[in-house]
Amino acid sequence: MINKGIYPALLTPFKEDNSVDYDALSDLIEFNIAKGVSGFYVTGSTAEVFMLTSEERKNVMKTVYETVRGRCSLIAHVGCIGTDEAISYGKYAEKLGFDAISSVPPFYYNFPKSAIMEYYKDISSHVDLPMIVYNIPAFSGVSFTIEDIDLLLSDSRIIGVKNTANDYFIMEKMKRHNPDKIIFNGYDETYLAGLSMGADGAIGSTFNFMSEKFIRMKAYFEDGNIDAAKKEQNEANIIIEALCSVGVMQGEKAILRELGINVGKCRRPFMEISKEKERDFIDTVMRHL
Ligand code: MN9
Repeated sequence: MINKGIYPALLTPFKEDNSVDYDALSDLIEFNIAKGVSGFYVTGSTAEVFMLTSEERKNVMKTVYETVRGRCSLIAHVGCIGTDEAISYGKYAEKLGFDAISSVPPFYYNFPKSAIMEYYKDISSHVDLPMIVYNIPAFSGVSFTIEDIDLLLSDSRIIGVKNTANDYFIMEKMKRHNPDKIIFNGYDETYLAGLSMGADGAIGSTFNFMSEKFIRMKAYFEDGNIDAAKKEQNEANIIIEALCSVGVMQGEKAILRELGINVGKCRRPFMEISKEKERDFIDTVMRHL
């Protein structure tokens, strides 16, 4: 079952020797379950997925599944440039017992839209799990029109979109044209805008350490307490502005380390935050957490 709430897009913790730290991954999951998240988005952009080997990618999925043990919804991002590889991750997610899969469109080769549409159909024909399209034009280089999205969503196996894009008119059309599909907001800094334009929930990287703000924001919005919801978004955005100034994932990992969850650093070529910047950054964030 896909709960319509707040889903951290899980980071991948690394040890000093650069190998995946599966114990720290379990700690991160427990930390977030205790806060009441609705589920996890696994092996997506935030997980540095394209810098994991396929074995690591599967082991991360397995660790998440075994740690969660049915306590919340699980979506596995299976996106790859090649359809067969994406299908193999999808089949693995199905075997484990994930609730849904998701994928960025195939990128790099400027595939025509027809090939991209075929990619989603192909995966859905081979994997018996609902699919959530991951729209992230700034990273994938693929811009879906509303016509593309409507066409994808006309397939009953495609149950929604994770929309990491700031055109909220398109998001409103996605939901209005397809009221029974699930729309997840992608940019955490505009979640309140997303809620007012039809988002059912949100998947985001900053929820790794501050999901409670967004859980409250959603509840305030649903109660009609817009002032309180705005206050949560403003507080969160002071933190997100600071994150953007040091590198989002590097910053998120620094904050989690400060909170006692040893997620390590990001893989190269991501660069480390300079020591001078790091202290200042952490102090700013801690004041607003
Ligand atoms: O999709 C995330 N997007 C990326 C979710 O990582 C590209 C967001 O959670 C952003 O990291 C966050 C900061 O811009 O909104």
